[in-house]
Amino acid sequence: MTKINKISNNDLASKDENLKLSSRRDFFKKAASLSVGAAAAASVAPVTLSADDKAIMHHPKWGQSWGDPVTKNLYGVPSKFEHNNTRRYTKLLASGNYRASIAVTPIHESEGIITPNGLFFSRSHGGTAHIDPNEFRLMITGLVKKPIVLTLDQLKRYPSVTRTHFIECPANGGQEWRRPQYNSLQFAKGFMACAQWTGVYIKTILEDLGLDKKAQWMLAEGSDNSEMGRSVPIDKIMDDAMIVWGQNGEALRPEQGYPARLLLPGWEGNLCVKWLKRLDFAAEPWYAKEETSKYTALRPDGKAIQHFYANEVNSTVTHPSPEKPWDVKDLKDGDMIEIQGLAWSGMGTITTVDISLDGGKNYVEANIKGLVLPKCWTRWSYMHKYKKGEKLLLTSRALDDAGFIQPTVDQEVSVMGVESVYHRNAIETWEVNEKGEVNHVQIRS
Ligand SMILES: Nc1nc2c(c(=O)[nH]1)N[C@H]1C(S)=C(S)[C@@H](COP(=O)(O)O)O[C@H]1N2
Ligand SMILES: [Mo]
Repeated sequence: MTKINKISNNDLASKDENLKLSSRRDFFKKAASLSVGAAAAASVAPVTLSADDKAIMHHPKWGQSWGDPVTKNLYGVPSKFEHNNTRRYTKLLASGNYRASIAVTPIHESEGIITPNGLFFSRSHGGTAHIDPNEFRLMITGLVKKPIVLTLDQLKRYPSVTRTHFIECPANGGQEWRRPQYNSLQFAKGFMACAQWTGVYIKTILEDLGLDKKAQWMLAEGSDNSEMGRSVPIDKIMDDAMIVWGQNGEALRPEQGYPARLLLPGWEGNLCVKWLKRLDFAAEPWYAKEETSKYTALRPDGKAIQHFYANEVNSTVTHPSPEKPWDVKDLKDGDMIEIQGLAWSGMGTITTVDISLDGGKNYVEANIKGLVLPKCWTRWSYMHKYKKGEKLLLTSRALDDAGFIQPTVDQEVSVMGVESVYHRNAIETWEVNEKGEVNHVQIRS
């Protein structure tokens, strides 16, 4: 027998203003009270367009007078109508004063595969540090032939590369196992974002400094209040580890570790140490606090998985989603409607995304949209023929070129149990009801 368990917002969500989830419906309500007036806002989602429709038949107000001077916004901001498209924070993983905290990316509003810098999820264990770039120093020490301390300018003198990769906290998706659970895409899967990063491969720096053969591990240490420290195996360092200072065409944001952070493409976010101050090379790992007390996964047999690195193949349906229901008033029998989502793998490149309309009993192949890059968000799409009154159980399932496929919830629980929140990549299901509303459910046998 298949069981469909509802995942619902608990008390926490209803008490906290910030947790009111952004949905298009919410958006139109709020937009109507803005200065442009109810008529223009309501016209965006009409049932049918008629010849006396004011929005198309009248010269709009904004065209009847001068627009703003270019001097108004020297650093551009989104349209005021997009005010609901923000990161959101949660008491989960937060200290009372929100210095140690997380703010999650509104992936239900994401377009394409790049997250704008202002929406990039932000997780810090000791608050956002603000570093004066003139005082930034990076010490590279331990088993290297030429230990060095670099200023930011000196670091940037190494030949740079630009690469597009996601960063995902390993706790992404883990909320299904620990309270609070959220009926939300942003809170269920928004512990991640994807950007175009510019920086230098660490192997390029090591060509210059000379690595001692005994070096098997690298410690990366942050200069922030949490002094985040993680040990990274040398193979990853010599493969694609980077120190990055550029994020989507500008300097890293303070929340992402300005002026420089470690980027380990595809590996768990916690390893990507921000506000970097030291790289130390040694023969053994350090067993720092974040790799012993945290970021290990307790299994049902009482043993914990340590040295857990790559984020496994994963996917999600972004359109529709709990925050992005279907406006079924505007849909007729036989209308085509696009189901869209993201797929990603920390182990390689996405090869296939399958979509199921019946909770995983039957799958068909979705189309991959746009750029397909390794260790990067991949956008997929499926054109669905809508049927009035239909109820769906929408599930996506991704495969990568390392040969992995997402497990079912049952398969995942049999190996991982329900104790650990880390590295959960089971398929996820949205129940779409006849009103077009979307609820997060979990399919168990
Ligand atoms: N120095 C330092 N680096 C850090 C952290 C931190 O608190 N301090 N948080 C880590 C965690 S747990 C994650 S998931 C990622 C989040 O990166 P982001 O804030 O750019 O999204 O940064 C990691 N690097
Ligand atoms: Mo994290």
